[in-house]
Formats: sequence, structure tokens, C-alpha cells
Amino acid sequence: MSRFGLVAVLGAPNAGKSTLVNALVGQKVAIVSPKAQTTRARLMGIAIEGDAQMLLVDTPGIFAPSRRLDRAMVKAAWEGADDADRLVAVIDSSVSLGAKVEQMLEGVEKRSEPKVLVLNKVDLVAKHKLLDLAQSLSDRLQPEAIFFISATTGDGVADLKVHLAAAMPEGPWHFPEDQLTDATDRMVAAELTREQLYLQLHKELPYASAVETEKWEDRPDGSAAIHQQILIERDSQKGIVVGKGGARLKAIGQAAREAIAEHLGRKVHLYLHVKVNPRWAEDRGLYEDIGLDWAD
Ligand SMILES: Nc1nc2c(ncn2[C@@H]2O[C@H](COP(=O)(O)OP(=O)(O)OP(=O)(O)O)[C@@H](O)[C@H]2O)c(=O)[nH]1
Ligand SMILES: [Mg+2]
Repeated sequence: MSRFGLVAVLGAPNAGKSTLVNALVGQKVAIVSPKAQTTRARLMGIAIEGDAQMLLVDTPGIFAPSRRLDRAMVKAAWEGADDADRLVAVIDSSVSLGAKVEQMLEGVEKRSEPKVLVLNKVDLVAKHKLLDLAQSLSDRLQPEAIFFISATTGDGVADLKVHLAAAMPEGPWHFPEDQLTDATDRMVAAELTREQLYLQLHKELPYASAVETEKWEDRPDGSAAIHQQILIERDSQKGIVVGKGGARLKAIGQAAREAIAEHLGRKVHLYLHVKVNPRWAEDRGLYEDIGLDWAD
């Protein structure tokens, strides 16, 4: 007998959803950063546990959106939950509840899919505090199970994986055993560069930027030459992305190139171009490229 099912991972921005999906997959498929709103579009990680293959939907964080891009992200998050066999609600247990997680809790509460509550980042919290938190959240969400985990240390992740696998319905696997994500290499490459923008640029700049893979050449020597555009909104931001004497862009490119090469398992030449487009966040074509539906 084999099992196959869909697990949607939901939570407020920065709860650790992408880190958890990577931990469940056992390899990095989703980008992660200390800044909120890192994930912009749904991405599937594929994990196997015993006889079960699970499609793990990593979703953007849920919050009260205002900009069009934010609305599209939150919409994508809820759509990621559609048809899920289990909803995993991820809570950052190191920060107090409150307005930040309210949007997510209200939405999850209303849904009929069976829920699993995950209190993440337990490595940062005293045990006695976790029990109160677990109690009040389980009163609200009525989960079938609660897990206390650390997605970064891996603590508790194996038990969660076993639980989810057993909850998957019977059915044939949908993906080859060695496939870890549904994202194309072009998308993963753009995401890995965007991750560096989140890690290396300060304050608001990551939110004002996007990355697109424009051109991809597989060279005869087995390497890949990848051209990407970094879109920013204002001329004044260009200097910050490029840095003194080009140093920042070089550092971003170097780190992204290494990450992409590791993902592809081959040599990569990465060419980054910075382009100012004040309206990129209003560009329908770009939404499609980054895997988002247009939000009105
Ligand atoms: N200490 C600790 N940090 C964690 C844990 N899980 C995630 N983090 C950190 O929390 C930050 C956010 O993690 P992400 O996985 O990007 O969170 P996310 O929920 O996907 O965030 P968005 O995509 O922005 O909604 C990163 O700096 C992670 O390293 C954990 O269990 N313990
Ligand atoms: Mg994320």
C-alpha cells in the first residue's frame, strides 16, 4: 500500500514555515531569512516517509495585506491550503501572540481540514511558557495533534513527519522518488538570488525588489550561464544594491552563484543586472514569472 497527500504549511510571516518545509524535505528547497515576508509564492517541497509521499506546500506568511503584492501573497497562502489533507499551523513560540498571528488564526479556525498545531522555535523558549501557549491555541484551533519543534535544530521534526505521513490517504505517489520540489531550476535560481537580497540588504530594500531569471545557457563544458535581473523601484536604491565600487552586488552575486551551483550540482556563471522599474509590483507578467496570481 502507498499513500500520497497534500500538507499545507501556514503561519504568520517569519514563523519558520520555509525552514520547516526544508527540514521535512531533508534538503533546502525554500529560501529563508530573518526578515518577515521572505516567501512570496507557493512552493512545493516533496518528502517521503515510509510508504507515504507528501507534497508540502510552503506558503507566504499570512497578515493583513495592503500593497497589491502583499494581497497576492496572502491570496496564494490561502489557495495553498485548498485541497490539503492536513493543515499545519506554524506558530513562532518565541514571540507573544497578538495581532501578528490573529489573521492566520482566524482564517485557519474557519477551515474544515484537519489541523496539526506546530509550536516552532522551542529552542528559544522556556518549557513552562510553551504549555500555556499550547493550551490557548489548541482551545481555538482544535488540532488533532500538537508538536513542539525546532525547525533549525530538527528537534521534534521526525515525529511530526511520521504523524503527517500516517495521516495521508491511500494512493499512488505522484512524483519520482528523487524529486524534491515542483519549482523549475530557473525559479529556484531567482529565489536563491532573492534570498541574498534579504540577507544582505537592509530595512525596506528587499521588499522593494524582485529577481527574474532572464536567460539561461547550458554551456558545452557542463556549466550554466545564468542572467538575472534585480528589479528595484527607485534610482536612489541602485547605489545601495550595487555598493561602493560594486562591492555589494559582487557579494550578492558570489553568494547566490555558490547557492545556485550547489542546487544544480554544476558550475554556474551568474550575471546580475540591476534595473529600476517603479512599477514592477504592478506588472502582471512578473507575477506570473514568480508564480503568483494577480490580485485585484
Ligand atoms: N531559533 C530558531 N530560529 C528559527 C527556527 N525556525 C526558523 N527560524 C528562523 O526564523 C527566521 C524565519 O524563518 P523562515 O523559515 O524564513 O520563516 P517563514 O515562516 O518561512 O517566513 P516568511 O516566508 O517570511 O513568511 C529565520 O531566521 C530562521 O532561521 C527555529 O526553530 N529556531
Ligand atoms: Mg517562508
